[in-house]
Amino acid sequence: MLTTDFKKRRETLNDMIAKGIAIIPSAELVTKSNDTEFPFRQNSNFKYLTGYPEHDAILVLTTYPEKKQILFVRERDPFMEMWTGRIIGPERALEMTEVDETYPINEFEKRIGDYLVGHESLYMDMFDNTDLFMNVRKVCQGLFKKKRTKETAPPLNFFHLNPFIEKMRLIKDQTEVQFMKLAMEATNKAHRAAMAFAAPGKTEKQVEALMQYIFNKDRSEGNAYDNIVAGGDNANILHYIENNQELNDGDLLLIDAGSELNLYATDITRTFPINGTFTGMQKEVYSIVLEAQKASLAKSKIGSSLKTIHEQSCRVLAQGLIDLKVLDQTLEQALETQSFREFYPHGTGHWLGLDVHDQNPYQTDEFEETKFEQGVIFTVEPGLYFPKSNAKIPSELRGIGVRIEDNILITDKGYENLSSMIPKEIKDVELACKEDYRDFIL
Ligand SMILES: [Mn+2]
Repeated sequence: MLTTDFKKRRETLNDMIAKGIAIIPSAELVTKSNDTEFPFRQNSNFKYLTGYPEHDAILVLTTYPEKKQILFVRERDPFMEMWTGRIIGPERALEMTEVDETYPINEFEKRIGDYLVGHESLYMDMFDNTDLFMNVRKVCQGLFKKKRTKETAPPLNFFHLNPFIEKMRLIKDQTEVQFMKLAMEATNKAHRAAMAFAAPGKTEKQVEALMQYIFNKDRSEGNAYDNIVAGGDNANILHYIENNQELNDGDLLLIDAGSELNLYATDITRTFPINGTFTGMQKEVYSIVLEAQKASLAKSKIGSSLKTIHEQSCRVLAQGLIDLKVLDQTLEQALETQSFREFYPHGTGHWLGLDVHDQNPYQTDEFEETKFEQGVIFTVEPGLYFPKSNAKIPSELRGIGVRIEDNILITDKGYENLSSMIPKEIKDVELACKEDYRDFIL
């Protein structure tokens, strides 16, 4: 059993907001259309601090007159539970989360004034959840208009809370790493199954459905983001999620898909030949991207940064574009003018965790690049994209799009590639294409 010490996390945050009160709401249900809603997705910061899975919940951390953790949650309601599912309720929420007090969510407005007074500062998300902030501000305003004492005055300093939590989330603890490793097992199987299954005449949608099935059946809880299953030229649309075309003989298939477990994301891209064998030109492009990725991985260690690994990939990709006669420049010119960006328009890595683009700081408080520390997790995903419509490039290249993406944990010894078991070398990918996909769905 993997258990997370949510109480400890709240205590850590509570220590950071000296003389302050923090208010952290859950996510809310979002309307899909008319009276139907999107599947509920918990707010990652709220999840990180409570583990509580429901909407209509608010966490309050006080420091005056004492440090206290209070959670407001939905009340149990047999009628509602019959229609829309079980509700945990304040009583069980107290046991589950180990906060100091729980109350029904409809008591929030009545009680929040009592918690606010005596605090110098209010810490909330200042940019989202505007309604809640406006309500709390109104309560503060009411308290401010009254005759005040030190004990009855509301906070007058308002701070943006998110960076404090996101700094904590940057360094993953052992439990978080384990969740991501478990999610990676399903991601590995799904990518292998896709390599084995894909063939001319099959469709992108079929491949997506197969992977989705494995994500759902294999302990993981589904996909961490909209899967990209892009055959041939579709790979050159970076966020292609229609996944509704037929797969063609001689094309590559680019798949960017990862499962999630307990809301922890994996984010993996592989590109492989639909008929199982790379053409000469596909091999050349693939080898450049793979070399770029390896150059970035070589710099993945404590003290390095996402900027550094990006520069490593850019250098190899730019040289590759020169070798492919796409760019008619020296390497220094290509890097100077950034001409390679036409064929590599995205970054090489992003933080990964509870969010697929994890909300961790990319800069320090001093506006410097965040340096890698033990426990950070990020992606390394160089690519090259040659749209069919680009008449300026050699014709053999047109319609080829390649990206290779792994998930990397920084350790005391260097790095651990969490996705190293998913085939990536050309010979391993071609072998994986020859497997029987049914071996992965049992
Ligand atoms: Mn990614």
